[in-house]
Amino acid sequence: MAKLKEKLQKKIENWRPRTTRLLKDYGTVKVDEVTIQQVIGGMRGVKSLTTDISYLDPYEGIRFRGYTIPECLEKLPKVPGGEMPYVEGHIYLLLTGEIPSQEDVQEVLEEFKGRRKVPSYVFDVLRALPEDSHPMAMFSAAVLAMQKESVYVKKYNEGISKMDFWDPTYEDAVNLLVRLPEIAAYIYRMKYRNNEIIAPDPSLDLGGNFAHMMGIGEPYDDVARLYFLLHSDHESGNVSAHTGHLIASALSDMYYAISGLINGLAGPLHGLANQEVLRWIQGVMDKMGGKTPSEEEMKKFVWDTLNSGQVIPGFGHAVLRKTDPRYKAQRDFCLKYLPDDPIFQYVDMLYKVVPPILKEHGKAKNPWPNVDAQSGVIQWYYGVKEYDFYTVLFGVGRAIGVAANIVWDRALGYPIERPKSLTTDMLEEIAGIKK
Ligand code: AMX
Repeated sequence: MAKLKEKLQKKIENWRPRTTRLLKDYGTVKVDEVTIQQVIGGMRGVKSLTTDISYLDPYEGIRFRGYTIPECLEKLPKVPGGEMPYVEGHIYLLLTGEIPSQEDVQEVLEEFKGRRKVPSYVFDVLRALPEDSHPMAMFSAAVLAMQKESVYVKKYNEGISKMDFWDPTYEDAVNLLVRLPEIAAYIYRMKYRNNEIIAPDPSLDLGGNFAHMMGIGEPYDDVARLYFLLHSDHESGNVSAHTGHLIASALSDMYYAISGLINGLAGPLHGLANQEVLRWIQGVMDKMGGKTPSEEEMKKFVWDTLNSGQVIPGFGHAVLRKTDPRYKAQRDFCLKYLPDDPIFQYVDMLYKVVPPILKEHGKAKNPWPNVDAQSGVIQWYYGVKEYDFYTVLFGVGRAIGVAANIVWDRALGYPIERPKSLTTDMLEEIAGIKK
């Protein structure tokens, strides 16, 4: 058994009694109360999920397995010659809760490399789709096409014990995760680079290989590593993570679950916001004839967008109540590598201008920028200007966290999800409006 899987097995065996005890001895202890506002309002804030992969504090931001983003960037083993950690090391952290050593990461690299080959029929599927399909539809279809590869389904049909479900789920997780960067790069090159596909380089790590297949030189390899890490998880309740978890709760396999999460991520209020930010900025640039607007002019664009009933993409959040540390990490990268870039200048100005306007506007509970406000700028700078593609990058990252969650869902035997719904009549009765 590979060392990572062996470590995971031990962690799972030690963890199981905690979940069993909570359920058996404390199962009726109240965690939360639910208001009508929450029932109608998208279950906002209802404490009704559990995950140990990450936790989102409204003021501090995300912690992956207890580590903040700066801590992850500092502690995880780095790729020689680069500044960013191995994506493989981050996968190890999310799965096991431990920061791997350089040696651990080298073992994982070797294990993962043997699994990277994407079946050729996946490319046939991509080619069979209409040329103007959205890259997210392509990405989701490619993942779904691989469903027949599921080791879990095979083992399930052979009748393995529930206690062992996590094992083939882990196999599916790793097999799928290590193939996603090649699928993403293939979609990009096929759709936007004249079909000139670059073959993978088996000697490279996941991030380095992605940059290579995209045809973009250094430091884009570090950009890829940073992106995949930052977007990997944001606890369980957001649309993409929750969709993945929900699908898997029916014991659907990893391929169904990850394809589903991609579909949820493709909404403009969620992952697609990063493409919307660039689209919005381009609109401003076009109106300005390419020149950088003054602060007053920028304020007018922001108000015009709000007054026309649209949201300002890249700002606001359902949980966060301060600037997203994922935004901050990308901003730090921009300040170091592209401080004079005109689009960064726009984004920088928006950082100053938008929060006070959203406060004055009085609707958004969080006026501060989220991860998507900064993501597109870096991609644009390194030549990835086709912003329809940006959410695919988010998806490669998000799949890492969701896959880790699903492995643990199976390990801890989480059941099928089934919240209860009520009719409007019933809510009116509860409210005392109607007897
Ligand atoms: N611009 C304008 N209005 C905004 C706003 C923004 N950026 N953010 C929130 N609002 C509005 C909401 O539309 C809502 O208006 P309504 O009462 O007329 O329906 C009101 O403020 C209250 O919303 P909220 O409780 O603050 O936010 P939410 O939890 O309902 O939604 C989010 C959160 C992210 C969907 C929302 O802030 C938004 O639409 N932001 C812009 C899109 C975006 O950046 N999405 C990416 C989020 C990160 C991610 O998932 N990738």
